[in-house]
Amino acid sequence: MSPSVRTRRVRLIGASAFALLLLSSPVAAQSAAEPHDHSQHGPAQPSPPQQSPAQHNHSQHGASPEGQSAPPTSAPAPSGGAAHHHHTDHKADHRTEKKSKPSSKHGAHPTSHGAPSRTAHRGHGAPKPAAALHGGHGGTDHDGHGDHGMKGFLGPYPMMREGSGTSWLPDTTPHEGIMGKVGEWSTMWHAYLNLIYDNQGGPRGGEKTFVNGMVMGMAQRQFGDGTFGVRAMLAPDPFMGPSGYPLLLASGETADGKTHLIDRQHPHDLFMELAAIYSHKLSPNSSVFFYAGLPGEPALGPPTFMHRTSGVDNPEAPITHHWLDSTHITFGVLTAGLVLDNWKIEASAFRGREPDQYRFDIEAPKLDSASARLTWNPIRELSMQVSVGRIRSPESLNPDVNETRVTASATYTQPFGQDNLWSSTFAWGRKILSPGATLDGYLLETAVIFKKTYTLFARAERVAETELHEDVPGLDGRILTVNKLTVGGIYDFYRTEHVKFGIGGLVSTYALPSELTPVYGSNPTSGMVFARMKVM
Ligand SMILES: [Cu+2]
Repeated sequence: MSPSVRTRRVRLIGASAFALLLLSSPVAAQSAAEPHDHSQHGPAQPSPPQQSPAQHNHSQHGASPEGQSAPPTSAPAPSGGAAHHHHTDHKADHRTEKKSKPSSKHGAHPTSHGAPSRTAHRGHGAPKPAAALHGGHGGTDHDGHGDHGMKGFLGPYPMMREGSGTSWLPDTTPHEGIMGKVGEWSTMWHAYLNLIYDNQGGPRGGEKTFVNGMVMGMAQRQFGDGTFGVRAMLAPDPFMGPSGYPLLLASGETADGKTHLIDRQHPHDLFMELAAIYSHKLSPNSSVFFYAGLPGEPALGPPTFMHRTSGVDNPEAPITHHWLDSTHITFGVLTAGLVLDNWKIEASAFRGREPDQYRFDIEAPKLDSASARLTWNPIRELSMQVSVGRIRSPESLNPDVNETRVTASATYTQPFGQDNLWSSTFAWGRKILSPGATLDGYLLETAVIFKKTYTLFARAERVAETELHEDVPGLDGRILTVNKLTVGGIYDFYRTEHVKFGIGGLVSTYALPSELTPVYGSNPTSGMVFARMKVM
C-alpha cells in the first residue's frame, strides 16, 4: 500500500467513525436524558388548551414539545426528555409577554421563585399565584424556553441569542438542539455533516469529494446568580487532508507550512472550540461574563458562518472568511464582557497566529493580540456588531506582518407564515496590514427556509485581494477586487424529530478584473452537490 493510499484509507476510516458516532449519539442522548417532570410546574397541571393569564404555560418552561400541543387531559408524552424546541413557534407568546411585563420581574425566573426545588426546572415549582409565576418569564428573560432550563451563557436573555464564541444572533434564531439534564447540569448538542462533491471551474479550479461539518455539545449549571458552562465544538474537516478543498478566490492559511493555500479553503481544526464560560447576573437584565477558550473565538467579527442562520446551509466557506470571521478558531482566548439589556460590550486577549497545518492537535496558547466588540440587538429580529482587533503576526508565512481588522455586521432573522424563516447577514471587514495594504471585504448572504424543508440560499461577496495573484508575474503587489455570487438550495427529504437528511446543490459565478482573466479563464463557473445530515 502506498503512503497516499494508506493516508486516504485512514481518513476514510476516521470519517466513517465520526459519522457513526454522530448517528449513534441521538439514541444515546435520548435514552440518557431524564424524563421531564411536569409535576413541578405548579397547580395548573394539566393545562387547558386555551391559555388564560392565570395558567402556566409549560411550553415556556423548557417542557418537552408535547407541552405545547398535547390535549388538556393527556399525560406527559414519553419523549425521553430530549426536547426539541421550535422557538419560532412561540413568537406570538413572547411579543405579548414582552409588552405586558415589567422588566423588573425578569430576574425572578432562574432561582428565586421561592419553592424548594427538586431536580429539573428548579424555581418553577412554587405554588404561587399563577399570575406572579408567569410574570417572571416575560421580557428579555425567555430562558428556560423549551430548553430544560438552559439559558444564555453570557447573560439573562434567551439562549437563542447566542452564536459562536461570545457573539450574538437575533433572538428569532431557531435554536436546534437535543436537550438533556444530568444532575444539576443542562446539556445540549447538535451537529451537521455535509458530504460534498465540489467542482471549481477554470484553470485554477479542481474537484474533490469530502466531508465537512461540526458537532457541538454544551453543558451548563447555575450557582446562585452565576451561570457556569462548558462548550465543545468538533469538526470532521481534518479528514479531508491538509490542503482542504478547491474554492476559487479563497485564500488564507497553509497546508504545508511553506506555501499559501490559494483557491482552496483550509480545513478547520478537529477542535474548533473548547471553552468555559462564567457569567454573573448583576440585575434582571445585566451581567458580567468571562470566556476562556483553547481553542476559542475572540470578540471579533460577526458570528461565524456556520453559526448564522443565513450562512449555515451553504456548505462552502465564504471567501471573506479571512476578513470577517476567520478568528473563530484561535488557540488561546480570554474574553471579559458586560451585558446591559440589549447591549453587549466585550474585550479579548488572544493568540494572533492562525492555526497551523496540523489540524488534529491543540496548539500552544499565547495572548499577544487584542480585540473589542460592541453588539446591539435593538429588536428581536436584528443583531448588529462593530469590532476591532489588533492581530499580531497572523500568518506563519509572513510573520513580520501584523493586522488590524475592523468589522461591522448586521444579521436579520424573520420568521414568517407557518414554519418559514428568512435570514440575512450583511458584513464588512477591513484588513489593515502593517506593513502592507488595506483590504476591504463585503458579504451579503440570505437564506429562506420554507416549512423547515426547502431552503434557498445566496451569498454575494466582494474582496480586495493581493494573495491570489502574488505568484503571477506582473501582478505581484497589486490590489485587485474580485466578486463572487453563489446561489443554491437544499431539499430535506427525510425528517424525524431530531434528524434530517437533505440533498442540495449550488452554483457560483465570478466577476473578475481583466488582469485576472488569463489566470482564472474568462468565465469560470463552479458548483457543488451535497448530501446533508443534520442532528438537531
Ligand atoms: Cu473557519
